[in-house]
Amino acid sequence: MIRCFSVIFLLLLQYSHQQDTVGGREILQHLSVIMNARFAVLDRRLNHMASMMTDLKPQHDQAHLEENISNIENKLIKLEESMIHLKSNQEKMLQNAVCCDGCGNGSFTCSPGYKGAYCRTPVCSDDCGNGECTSPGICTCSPGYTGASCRTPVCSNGCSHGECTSPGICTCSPGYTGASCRTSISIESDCSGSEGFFVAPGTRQCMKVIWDPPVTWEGAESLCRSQGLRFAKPQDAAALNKYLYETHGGKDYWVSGRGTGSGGWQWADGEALPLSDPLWGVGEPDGTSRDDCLCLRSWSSDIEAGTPYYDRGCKYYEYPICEVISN
Ligand SMILES: [Ca+2]
Repeated sequence: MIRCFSVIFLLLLQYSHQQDTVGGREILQHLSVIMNARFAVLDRRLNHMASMMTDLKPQHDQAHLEENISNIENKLIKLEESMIHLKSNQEKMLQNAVCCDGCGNGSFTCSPGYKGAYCRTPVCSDDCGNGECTSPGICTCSPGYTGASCRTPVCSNGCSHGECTSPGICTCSPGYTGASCRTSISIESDCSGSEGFFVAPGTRQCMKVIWDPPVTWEGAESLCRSQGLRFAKPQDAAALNKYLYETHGGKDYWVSGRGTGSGGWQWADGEALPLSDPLWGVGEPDGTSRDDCLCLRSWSSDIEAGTPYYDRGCKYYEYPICEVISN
């Protein structure tokens, strides 16, 4: 019986030794707490048993003694099972680690393609842009992106005469419009080719007001983009404003100017819109510039004064003016 316990005890010591050479420091600390507790139980049991053996007398209740021994044996078997379980867990945790000979006890290094405290973080040579590195060298892309580094946006319907520049958004080549850039538009013949377009007076800009329910300034930008158009930067805003007033009455529209947040203004393409521009309405811009966007105010007084520019909170709802992308 004692020999049997000794064999199990040695087996446990061997597991302990193996864990010491394979495991990471944190895991070993954790395991060592558990193992010490279990060894303490084992120790108490063995002492108890030894004292019983010493006190063994012929008249001792043999059945009672055997029951005790059997209990200890069962506990040892359970202990061994839990050690095997612990070892298997540890191996799972460190499945991407390799032993590091000569690095000292408890040292390990990660297998190629993995990193991190437990070697569980896969490594991709590039970062995965719009995705996540899910196994060594493999990026799993977020919806809307593809490519080895998840940097290529996907337009599921294609972009016939244009380029897919964001998920589901085509930027059309000059002279084309539509969500998939399939509609050709001729600036030479009054923007003919698609409904709703007009040549902005005095320019060669093909423009379109989107007469759906009004939207915020950012909503306007994305509505234009969703139709393969650019958020408008009018070349002659006063003439455009007059044209809109004559064709649609007094309304307000969004165009692509915006406050920079530090008192200045600029167009979406980065060009500055000076505060000294004579097209500003009287006293405009008069907002905080922190969240102000450029509105064309097409009222009779603005038409008369030739001052279409007004700043307005970007969350207001107005009609977007878009334009066909040109060179
Ligand atoms: Ca204002």
